[in-house]
Parts: sequence; structure tokens; C-alpha cells
Amino acid sequence: MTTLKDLKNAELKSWLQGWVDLCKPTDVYICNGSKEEYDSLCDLMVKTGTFIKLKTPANSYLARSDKSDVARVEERTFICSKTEKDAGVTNHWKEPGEMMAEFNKVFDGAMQGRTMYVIPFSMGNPESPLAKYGIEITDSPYVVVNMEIMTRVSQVILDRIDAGHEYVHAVHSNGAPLADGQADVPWPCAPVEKKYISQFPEERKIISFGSGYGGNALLGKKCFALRIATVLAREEGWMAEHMLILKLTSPEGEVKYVTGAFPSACGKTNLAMLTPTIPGWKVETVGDDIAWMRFNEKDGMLHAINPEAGFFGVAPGTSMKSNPNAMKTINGGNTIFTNVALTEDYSYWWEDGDVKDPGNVVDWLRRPWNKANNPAGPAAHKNSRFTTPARQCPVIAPEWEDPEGVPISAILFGGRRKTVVPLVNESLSWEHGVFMGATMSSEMTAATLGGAGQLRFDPMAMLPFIGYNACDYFQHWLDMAKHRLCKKLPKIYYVNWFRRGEDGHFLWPGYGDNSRVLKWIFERCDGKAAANETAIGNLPTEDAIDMSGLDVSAEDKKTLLSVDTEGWKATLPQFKDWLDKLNKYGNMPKEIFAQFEELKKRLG
Ligand code: OXD
Ligand code: MN
Repeated sequence: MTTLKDLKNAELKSWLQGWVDLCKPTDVYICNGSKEEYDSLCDLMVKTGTFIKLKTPANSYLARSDKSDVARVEERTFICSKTEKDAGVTNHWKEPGEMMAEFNKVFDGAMQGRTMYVIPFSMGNPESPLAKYGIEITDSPYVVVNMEIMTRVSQVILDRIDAGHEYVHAVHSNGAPLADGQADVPWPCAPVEKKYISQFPEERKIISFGSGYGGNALLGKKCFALRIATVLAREEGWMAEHMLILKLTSPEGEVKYVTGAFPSACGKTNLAMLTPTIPGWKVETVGDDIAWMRFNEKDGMLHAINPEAGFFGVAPGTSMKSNPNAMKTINGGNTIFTNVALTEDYSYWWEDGDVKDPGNVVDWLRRPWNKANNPAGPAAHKNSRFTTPARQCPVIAPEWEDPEGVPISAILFGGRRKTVVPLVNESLSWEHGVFMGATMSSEMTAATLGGAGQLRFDPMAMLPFIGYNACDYFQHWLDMAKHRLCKKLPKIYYVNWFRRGEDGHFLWPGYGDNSRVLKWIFERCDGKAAANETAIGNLPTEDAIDMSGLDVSAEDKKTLLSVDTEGWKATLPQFKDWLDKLNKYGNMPKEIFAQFEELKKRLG
């Protein structure tokens, strides 16, 4: 076991020592990512009451959070860049010095009575030139074991960092020190107003306080692989995106790789693991949440790696019907469940899963629950999660850890639109595709502030994840087309699985039938499938999408594949307001406004 004293790297040593001195943990443990380490931390958490060991799946555990600590806290997430302009209007900004002064107070003694864990990790296969390393300090054993599933933790990475390999500095505390003799709670955390999820982009530094929830505490994921990585990517000429990566194989055995950006709750994990309904086609998974993409020296294509090693998926709604491959991954064992219900036979349960009535369970708030007599609300929190190793996925692509990454032929954007937006729309150019991404949006329901019909914009599904000014981020997308290594850009598509008829029924079956749209995209990339150029982009011709065996009426098919000119015209003012809002500092690329004007002109 490596101890602080064994480290040779003066910078690393003094950084760690500085946090030890401030946080005052009882002891310090440097992780090596071994199975013994994982198992012993799980055993420890069973003893302290954080974990319940399940009978099934094998080697799996259930955790229940504090009821205030169930999701990412965007209102407590800060970009601490030097200037407010660099954070832009999509982020909360705090002056770095002010934030550090606050942290020097809240971290003082924050780990008293606890162990400080030091986690050396890699985002991506550590042997890949696209990978990046990090060290996360935390006082949470729950964070350690989740990081050991979601990232690659090993002694080799520690040794390389100790020998001078660059790394992102990440610090996390649950913010719940233990006084002498004070009893612990199963899920220590700080109240919402004391939580801080802070990124310091210029210093490649992350500091997170007060929350144990995945997106706030597993700092390799959203904080590093998106917020910090977007900043690195812009400086170094690559892309860090909130995208799934899938491998598509045709009946003839030809392969193409596709990435896709969709906001939360739009079925990204389902699409990444889809079972095609069209004969002979195959989908395999490379990643379900994040893609790092870089132009390849040899073929000039954008190559993607999945920087993660596991899936941190939303549990409710996941079933053998919606996503059999996710279920098989979970049931392969080694899974951590957070905020799902516990069954009498020590297994897991959630709403809209495979078992309709679980009998008597204990809900995520630790109360007895059954269908007939539930205290209030669902048994599993609606953002309850599974953390499970990607390598267990039955359709994981054999090349998912290829150090070179996989060459991307197409990028998908999509939101949830009941009206106006067709099933699939190919951009007229890269610039038009970037405009599509910049105006990506979903309809709000009557229940959300803003009301029905209003659009909620989520550019490239990155709204809470762009670590700098969103206008500069669009400029970076545009600049990628001029990259010195670029020989072939991916084509860009906007898809919408959620279009409804006037009576509210879904026009498109979705799920495995989305493979029909993927097939059209695959063929378009080869210049084969037919399309009509329209005012909004290239739409499939009447017969271009394989609808064999599908029960979609001729009228619905027409609605799915045609341009609702009046609907688009009515949307334009919302697009304009959105772009103007982002343009507070006057740095919106002129190409984006030009694309807006051209769309307006084409619509007539
Ligand atoms: C998210 C997630 O919040 O992937 O996007 O957890
Ligand atoms: Mn995500």
C-alpha cells in the first residue's frame, strides 16, 4: 500500500498534504483499485449502515441517500473562471478567490472522524492518447466504490502521476465531520445551501462539498469529463460531449459508429443498447453518456472514446422491455443501487420495471411500502440509479476500449417534441448542424414553469455541462471543421422519437424501431438512401425509411416525414430570443445568426 510518505512527486505530495492539514481526517488511505479494496470498503459500509448487501444480483449493494441528496444541484454548481464572461450565461459564476476563501472555511475540519481516500483514476483506457488522468480526494467510501466502477482506478495510474503525468485535481467531502463519539448516519451530507460543486477551469481543478450524489460527487463524470474537459478540449482542439456512442452493423457486415446527444430522460442509455427490429442489423454499445472526440492522424475522421468504465443509469422505467441489455448488465452482478426499493428477498425493485407488484418492500425513504398502501409517492425515487460495470453489458462492442477510439460517421441531436419537429432531419452543412445543436430544445409540460408549448433549450444536451461561455463553445464546434487533421466530418442529424398526433398518441413506436432511422442514417452516410431537400434540412423521401412490418398509418407517416412550415415559423421567435439571451457578451458566432436568417428565409 502506498502512503503519503512514499510519494516522490513534490507537487502531488504538497497538494495532498495541504488538504490533509485543512480537512483533518483521522487517517489517509491511497486507493489502488483492487478487488480486495472494493470488497473491504463494501463490507465496511454494510457495517456502518450505508450499504445493504443484496441476495441478488451477486456481489451487489443497495444504498439510500439522505432525502435532500438525490440529484445534481445545478443551482449550487459554479464555474470559477477568472471572469464572469468566461462562464457565460448558462453557468453560475463565482470569483475563484472568493470561492477558495469559502472553501478554506467549510473544509476546515470537514473530514474529522473520517478517513480521507485518495483515488488515482483515468478517464478512458489509460493507454489511450485520448485518456486523461485525475486524482479525487474524498471522505466517502461510497464515492470510492462507485468511482471504481465508473472510472479506471489503479496503482499504475498513481505511479504515472507520481512520476509526473499530468492530472486533474479533484477534492470532495460529504461535509459531515464526526465529533469524538458521535454516531454516524447512513448517508452523511450537508444541507442544500451548504453544497458547492465548483469547477476552476483555468486550474483544471474541481472542488465539491456537501453532496454524496453521483453527478455531484463522482468527480470523474460531469465535473471532469464534461465541465473541465470542455475547457481542455477547446484549448487542445478536440471535443468533450454529453453523447452516447453506438456501433451499427448492417446485414452485409459493414460498420459505422454514431454518437448522440439527448437531454436527460430522452432514452440515451436505451438507444445506446438498442435491439433493432429490422432483420440483420446489429447495435453494440461503446458508451451511454459521454464521448471524447479527436481527429485521427491517419484517417482524418473524428474518433470517439467513452471516458467512463461503467453506467450510472436511471433505474425506474428500465426493464426487459425498454432495455434488456441494461437489465442483463445489472443482473450480471457487481451493481450498486441507490434509492431503489428493497424487496423482502433482498433484491431491488422500481416502478415501470419487470415486476409489476413487488409485494411488501421498503421504499427509498426506509418505510414499509406496498402497492395498495404506499405512504406517499413511488417506492424508488424517480432519479434512483444503478452503477454497473460496462464490461458486463452483453452488447458492449469488443472495441469499446480501443485506444484509438472509433471513427464517427454521424452525430445525432434530439429533444422531446410533441409537435413540429419531424422524425429525422439531416443538416444541410456542418454550420447548419451546429445551429441545430445550439437550438436543441424540448417542450415544457403544463406542469413546468413557462407552460405548455414553451421550449426549454438545452444546446447539444450540454446546458449544465459547458465549462465556459456557450457562445465560445459554439465557435469551437464551428472551428472543428477547420482543424488541420480534419478530412471527413460526421454528418449531423436531428431526430425526434416523441412526436404526437392531435389526440395525443405517439406517432412513432420508438425503442427498437429507432433502428429504422439509424438504417436510413447509415445509408445516407454512404450517399445511398433518398432524401428531399427542404427548408429545414434533408428529410427522408416517402419510402426511404424501412417501415416493413410497422403499424404506422399513412397519415402519421406523412406527419413524421414532412415540414410543418407554419409550426417552424411560429418557433422562430423563441429561437431568436434564446440566441439573444446567450449573446449577453456579444460573442455569438456570426455563423449561428446567419443560419437563423437563412432558415427564416427558406421558410418564406
Ligand atoms: C445526467 C446523468 O444527469 O447522466 O445527465 O446522470
Ligand atoms: Mn448524462
